[in-house]
Amino acid sequence: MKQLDPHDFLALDDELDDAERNVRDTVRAHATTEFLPQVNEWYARGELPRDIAKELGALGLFGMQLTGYGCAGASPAAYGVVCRELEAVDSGLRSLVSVQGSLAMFAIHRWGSEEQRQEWLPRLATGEALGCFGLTEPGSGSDPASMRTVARRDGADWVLNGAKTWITNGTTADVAVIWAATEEEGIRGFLVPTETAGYSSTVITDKLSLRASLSTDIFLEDVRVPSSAVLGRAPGLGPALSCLNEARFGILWGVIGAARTCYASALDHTGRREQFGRPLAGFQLSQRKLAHMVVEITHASLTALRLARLKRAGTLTPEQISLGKLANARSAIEVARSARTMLGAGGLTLAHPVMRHMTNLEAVLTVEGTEEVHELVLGRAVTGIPAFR
Ligand code: TGC
Ligand code: FAD
Repeated sequence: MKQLDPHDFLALDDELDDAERNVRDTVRAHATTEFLPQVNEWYARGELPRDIAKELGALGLFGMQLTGYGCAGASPAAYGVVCRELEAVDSGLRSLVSVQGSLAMFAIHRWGSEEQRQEWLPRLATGEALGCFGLTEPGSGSDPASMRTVARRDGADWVLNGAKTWITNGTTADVAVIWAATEEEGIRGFLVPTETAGYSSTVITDKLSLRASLSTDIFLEDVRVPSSAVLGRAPGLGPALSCLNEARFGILWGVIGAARTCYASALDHTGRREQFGRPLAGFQLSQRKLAHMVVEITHASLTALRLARLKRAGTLTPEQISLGKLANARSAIEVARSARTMLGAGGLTLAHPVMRHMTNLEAVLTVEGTEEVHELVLGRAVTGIPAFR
């Protein structure tokens, strides 16, 4: 009988092309040998060392779907498998790549001037510089249109005032993409070098999820930037939301990696651990859980692959991305929760990766649009009736 791969039951990776498989193998090997041995330490300390960015940059993983300026011009599926293999180790690694590449770099590449691109993209691509993306505010999370951060013209300059919260890497970034409301032109993006007077940031230290990632508050007090700091093309919320599409696409791939690790851990443990005189994996109730995990991971992988091919064809819509982010993040956390039960008490510790992934996935459910936001996006798409407000 044909031997099926328990970690890729429908052999979906056979659908990848050679370049996509190569990057998968490179990143999987690097993440497993270099990052995995350290991840519990980072998680316990609540940090991700700054040098990791240079390693990821050297592998060409930042802004890898972008072209020019030192970016790899890779396919959507190549980016997807990178997110998957990094998040198989920890969501914090995938988050770094998402924020740097899909949010900060994409914003500059898609909406910036040639001068802005030349100034920032090559350094961001190598990881020499770090970027962050400031959209969320204390009073404005799911509803960014209600933001209170303002930018007002003062001669040839703009002056920004306000606060952002939950911003990944706000304390370590060299440049912050800050979204602010203007009187004349609605919401605009600004490139703010973090050394600018009036910019300050502090780490949110009591976070119980995604600990191998820095979440920060940013304060903007009379931050003065020249008019060349405006992300030039197209005002309004649309440009900010267009960046989220890119990051959501990475997440819907990434969570498959976290789910796969949880499932693999449960499969391995229940194959070895005996109770009532036989391996836990031999009980029907265990097998039902494992079968459910295989189904969820396979469905998530099919969704991700299809969305990657639509993206490559240039026809992928934000609503289709919402479906993927909603479905795959939800599947991944279900897998993680089920895997946790199969490990018994040990599953509550860092001896197994599962609880770490499970708590990470709580953040992943919330970031880049909560479950409810994506349900409302889908609801609007199928009914034609917006129900956000
Ligand atoms: P709405 O009226 O629907 O749209 C305003 C304008 O934006 C356009 N638009 C989009 N454009 C591109 N991509 C999308 N996904 C878009 N969605 C909408 C729209 O066409 C319109 O354009 P125009 O020209 O007509 O003005 O806006 P709304 O205010 O009703 O809000 C819709 C809603 C709720 C879906 C949106 O606000 C939303 O997505 N909210 C969730 C916020 C969010 O996801 N924040 C994420 C912050 S970044 C982050 O979490 C990083 S986590 C790091 C990590 O990955 O680990
Ligand atoms: P809220 O919007 O207050 O939502 C709370 C609850 O109410 C949710 O369940 C939500 O679904 C529900 N809800 C809201 N509106 C509705 C509605 N209309 N109908 C029904 N239910 C509703 N942001 C950035 O800008 N940059 C970053 O780099 C960044 N990184 C992050 C990293 C981490 C680890 C975390 C946790 C968050 C990060 N965020 C970042 C912020 C993130 O995008 C927001 O947390 C998210 O958009 C939700 O906003 P909120 O937390 O204010 O929740």
